[in-house]
Amino acid sequence: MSTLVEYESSERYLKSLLEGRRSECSSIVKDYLAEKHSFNELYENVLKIALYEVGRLWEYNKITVAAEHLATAITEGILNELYPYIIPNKYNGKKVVLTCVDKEEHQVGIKMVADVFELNKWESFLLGRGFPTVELIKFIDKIKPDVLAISLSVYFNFGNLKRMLTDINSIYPMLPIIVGGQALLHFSTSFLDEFPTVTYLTDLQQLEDFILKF
Ligand code: B12
Repeated sequence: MSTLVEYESSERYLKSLLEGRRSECSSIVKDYLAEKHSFNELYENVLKIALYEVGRLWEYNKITVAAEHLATAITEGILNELYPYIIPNKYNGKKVVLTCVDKEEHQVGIKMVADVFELNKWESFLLGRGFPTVELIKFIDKIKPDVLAISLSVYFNFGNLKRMLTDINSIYPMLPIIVGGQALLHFSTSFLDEFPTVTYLTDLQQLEDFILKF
């Protein structure tokens, strides 16, 4: 549940984002964290909310494509800026490979997911936007992760997700896979019944619970 502080921070962040003011965005984020909010709270209640609103404004032609691109670039820059505060002193020996579904271009969400793993001392191998599954399989073979995380944002890539799960599952039937992303909100998750090693997680809090129980 978002508090008033979170609502105000998200509004101020959105305003600065739309004006393209990178340093102001950076200050808002640092002030928010200085108020003892967690990274999960920052990501869910400030950055995600602002970017969803950017998407809505873009959908209704209220902002330009340039403004939308700038907003994403600033937010990705801020995630990179925060990385030194996220990286653990020592990893716990567990590894996660993170990627978007093949043909998926939205990578901010999966970057946040990688950070939550790092905050829990897992070593993360973030591949970002999607690419052919055959290349992903080669990478899994090399890294031998404990978990594979996949993100899906646009509904038309849903078929690619199912194909990826089928292909990966046929080679690594025991590999735990987590899937998430806003496109999955539009589908019944009953398709997961045929993939017993796949878990659907809706947000970073569910992810944190998954990691703590793993
Ligand atoms: C930025 C953006 C882009 C950028 C992405 C750049 C980048 N570097 O990522 C670009 C310009 C490439 C882009 C392209 C397109 N986009 Co776009 N985009 C957005 C926008 C504005 C923000 C995305 C974002 O970063 N959100 C913030 C993150 C933090 O949210 P999130 O991804 O949902 O992640 C959270 C959770 O879902 C979860 N999560 C995510 N993945 C995972 C994985 C696991 C394992 C777990 C546990 C959790 C988890 O964790 C995060 C924190 O809670 C959204 C608006 C929106 N609603 O998000 C539209 C949006 C996603 N885009 C949309 C569309 C339509 C497109 C295009 C088709 C436009 C076009 N005609 O070309 C293309 C598709 C390209 C492709 N093949 O993927 C639609 C999708 C509609 C739909 N129902 O599918 C949206 C919703 C905009 C809208 N309102 O219409 N886009």
